[in-house]
Amino acid sequence: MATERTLSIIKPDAVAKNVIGEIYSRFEKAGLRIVAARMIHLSQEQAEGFYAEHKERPFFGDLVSFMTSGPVMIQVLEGEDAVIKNRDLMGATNPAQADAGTIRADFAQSIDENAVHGSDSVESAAREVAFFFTEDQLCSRTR
Ligand code: RTP
Ligand code: MG
Repeated sequence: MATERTLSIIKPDAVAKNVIGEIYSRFEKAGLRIVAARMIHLSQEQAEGFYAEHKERPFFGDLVSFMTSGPVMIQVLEGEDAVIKNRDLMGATNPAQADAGTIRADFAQSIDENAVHGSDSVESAAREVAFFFTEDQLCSRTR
């Protein structure tokens, strides 16, 4: 097992539902530490830049407009196998297919408004963490 960092975003739908604390509790109960956090209302440029890998996909416009529709809570999670652990907590992209007890099964309504984002690999995590945070803003607690 390796100590990793991953980027998590609580999307506008879940912020509007006032479930930030409930989602944070799931991270903490799974042994993930929140080592940086900020709430922001993404600009169009930020949302397009963050999701640039999807820019040719048919859902890109809807994704950007949803992600800019209200504030998001962005955090860096740290812990053993943090990337896959967070993806397991999140559940499938489409909440209709997400396992019971996952964040998306419990808080998401549709594939477009699916409550949370999580980095999908260690490499994506490094890029996504750096998109929102500088290294000195991460309060690592590995020691
Ligand atoms: P995320 O990046 O937000 O953590 O989600 P993910 O890895 O589970 O899914 P990804 O394939 O990276 O897609 C990013 C977001 O785009 C929306 N999406 N819509 N309508 C569609 O077919 C579709 N597919 C993806 C979702 O909101 C997804 O979270
Ligand atoms: Mg993704």
